[in-house]
Amino acid sequence: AKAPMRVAVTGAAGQIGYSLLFRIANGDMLGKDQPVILQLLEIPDEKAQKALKGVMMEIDDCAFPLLAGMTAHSDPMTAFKDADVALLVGARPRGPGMERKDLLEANAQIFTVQGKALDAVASRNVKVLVVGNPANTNAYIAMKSAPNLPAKNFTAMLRLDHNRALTQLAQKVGKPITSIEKLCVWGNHSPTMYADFTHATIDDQPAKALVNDEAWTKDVYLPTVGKRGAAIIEARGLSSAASAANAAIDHVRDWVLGTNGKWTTMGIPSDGSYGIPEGTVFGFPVTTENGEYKIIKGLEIDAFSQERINLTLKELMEERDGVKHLVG
Ligand code: NAX
Repeated sequence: AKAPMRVAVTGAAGQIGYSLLFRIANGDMLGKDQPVILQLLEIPDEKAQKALKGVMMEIDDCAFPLLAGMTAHSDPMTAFKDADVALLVGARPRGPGMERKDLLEANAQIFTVQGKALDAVASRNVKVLVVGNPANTNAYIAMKSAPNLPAKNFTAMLRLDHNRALTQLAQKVGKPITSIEKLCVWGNHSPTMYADFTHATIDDQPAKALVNDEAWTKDVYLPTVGKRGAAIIEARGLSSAASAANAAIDHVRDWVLGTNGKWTTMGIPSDGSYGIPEGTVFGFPVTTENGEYKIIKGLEIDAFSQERINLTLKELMEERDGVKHLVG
C-alpha cells in the first residue's frame, strides 16, 4: 500500500472547505489508491474552531477507507508540517466599507505568514494551490515569503474559469465537454481573465471556425465567463463553493497525476513566456507530467488576444504594486 500523503487545507470550516474535504478524503484528488492525512487550519476564533470540529465529525461519519488521519489546527506552523499538498482556501473576505487596498493588505498579511510557515515546515516538494482571493497575488506573496522552497511549487486557481469557459463553449456548439481541447485562460483570476479558444479544437476541428460568431465571443462568452462568480452570488445568495472545490480537485489531480498531453490552465509563476514578467503568477496553458507542469510555448497570439492579455496583466501588476511594500 502507498504511504499516506499529507494534505493541508486552510479555511477548512468555510463554504468551499465543506465541499472540498469530503472529495479529498474520497480519493477524488490524489487517486483511489492514495491514502491521505488531512491537516485542517482555521482561525483561532472559538466559533470557527467549533465549526471545524463539526465538519471533522461529519468526515469521521463517512468512514472513508482512504482517510489515514485528520487533525485540527489554529497555527499554520503545525498545520503545514510535512505537507505534500497545501490548499490555501481561507482568506479575508471584503467587509462592508472595506477598500480594495485594505483587502489586499489584510490578505497580504495572511499569505506572508502562511508562506513563511510553508517555508519552515512543509515538505520540500509541497504543491501549493491558492484559492483564496485575490488568488494570483496571494500566491505571489506566499511564494515570495518562502525563499527556501522552489517558486514553481506555488500556483493559483484559474481552473474554475477554465471549466466555466469549457461549458459555455460546449453549450454554444452543442457538443460534449470532452470534444474540446486546447482551451486556456490567461491572466488574473478576476473578471479580466481571458478565456481563449483561438487555439482550441472541437472534435479536432478549429473551434473558432465552428463558433464563427465574433459578437457572441466578445459580448456573450467572455462576459459570461468573467462575471460568472457574480451571477452565482446573485442567483444563490452565496458565492460559488462546490464548483470552486471541484476546480481545486481538478487542478491538483492534474498537477500530481498528469494530463496525458492535454492542455489545461494553471496560475503559475511566469518564466517570461509571452512577455509576462518573470515571477508573475499568471494563468497559462500547460500540460503536466510526472508532477511537473510545462507552459505551452510558441502560440501565435492575435491582436484581440494580446489586447486582453495586456489588460489582465495590467490589473495584476496594479495588485502587486499595492502590496509591494509588504513583500519587498
Ligand atoms: P468562507 O468565508 O465560507 O470560508 C473561508 C474560511 O476561511 C472561513 O471559515 C474563515 O474562518 C477561514 N479563514 C480566514 N482566514 C484564515 C486564515 N488566515 N487561516 C485559516 N483560515 C482562515 O469562504 P469560501 O466561500 O469558502 O471562499 C474561500 C475563498 O475562496 C474566498 O477568498 C473566495 O473569494 C475564494 N474563491 C476563489 C475562487 C477561485 O477561482 N480562485 C472561486 C471561489 C471563491 O470565490
